[in-house]
Amino acid sequence: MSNAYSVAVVGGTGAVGREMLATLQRHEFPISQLRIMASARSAGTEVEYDGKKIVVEDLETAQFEGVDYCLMSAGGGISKTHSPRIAQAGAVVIDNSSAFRMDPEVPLVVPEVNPDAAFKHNGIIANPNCSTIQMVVALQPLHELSPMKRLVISTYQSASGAGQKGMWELWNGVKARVEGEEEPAPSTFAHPLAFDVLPQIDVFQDNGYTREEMKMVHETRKIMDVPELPISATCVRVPVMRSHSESVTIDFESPVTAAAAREALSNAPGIKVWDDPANNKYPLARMAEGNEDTWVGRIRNDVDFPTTLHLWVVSDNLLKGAASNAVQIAELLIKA
Ligand code: 3JN
Repeated sequence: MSNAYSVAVVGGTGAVGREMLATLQRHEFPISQLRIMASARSAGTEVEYDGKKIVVEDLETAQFEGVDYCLMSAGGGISKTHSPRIAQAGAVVIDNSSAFRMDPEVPLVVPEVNPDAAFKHNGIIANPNCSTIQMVVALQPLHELSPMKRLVISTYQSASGAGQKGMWELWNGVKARVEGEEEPAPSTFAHPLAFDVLPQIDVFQDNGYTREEMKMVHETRKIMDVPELPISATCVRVPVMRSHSESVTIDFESPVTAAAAREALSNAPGIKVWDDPANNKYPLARMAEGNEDTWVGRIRNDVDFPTTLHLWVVSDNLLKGAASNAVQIAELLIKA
């Protein structure tokens, strides 16, 4: 078995794709050959990796024979079209889109939670939604203290969840307002995001919830193997560039004290507990930005119910919420 791998990054010019490349490099992932694919629009441009320039290939015509791992961040439609042929060519595809997440044949993996699932793949492994990943990292150690009975979540999601165009739309809106100019009409978000909060991420479904909210429901049940768990989410876009924050309320079968939760979270992989309210210490988007940790604070029992706990969970949506979770999955496979 070789100890360096041929790796392809599809969508390598996007917000998540760039972080996938940066994470591979930061982690010193053993790469014998790196290829980058994107749409015809980006094909022919150059991306730098490890001091070398790599010419971006057109995904439509790229052949994948000889590729060991393909990190995909190109959207659901493109993934549906190309992931099966890439897997067929012999690569393991780690796909960041929702295209295959709920397919029973495809593992949906967060290494801190269900690493064993990664090995049951048929060529495609799905990377969960960003809001789901950081939440399940925080839930798993608590679920081991006492089984969860119900979850209620509100998210505060940054503009970068909608990619580079989302960040530009926020930036241009803020700039126009600050400079007293007419605000540009929104195109990525349903309303202007500057100086506002939008209780809508993705499109509404017939049940009154958005697709993002229902992804959190279905994906959490699959990753944590709690198919019946009642979950209700409200996903909100906030005028933050990067990192998603979440208020999470958990009902357990038996009482879980804040002290026990704090200790379990402190010992859990991938988590930084930042919880000292007397000194105004709690996780902020700016702390999470640029690192791979899931930050947890405001750990407290419910005022009335000892079986209920409330938490505040923050993580960089482009890293643990996407790129670094995908690279971690590849690392699980090569370490086996
Ligand atoms: O808006 C966010 O903060 C996260 C958005 C994720 C997203 C956006 C468009 C399409 C996804 C996703 O990862 O679930 C998808 C998709 O793959 O369906």
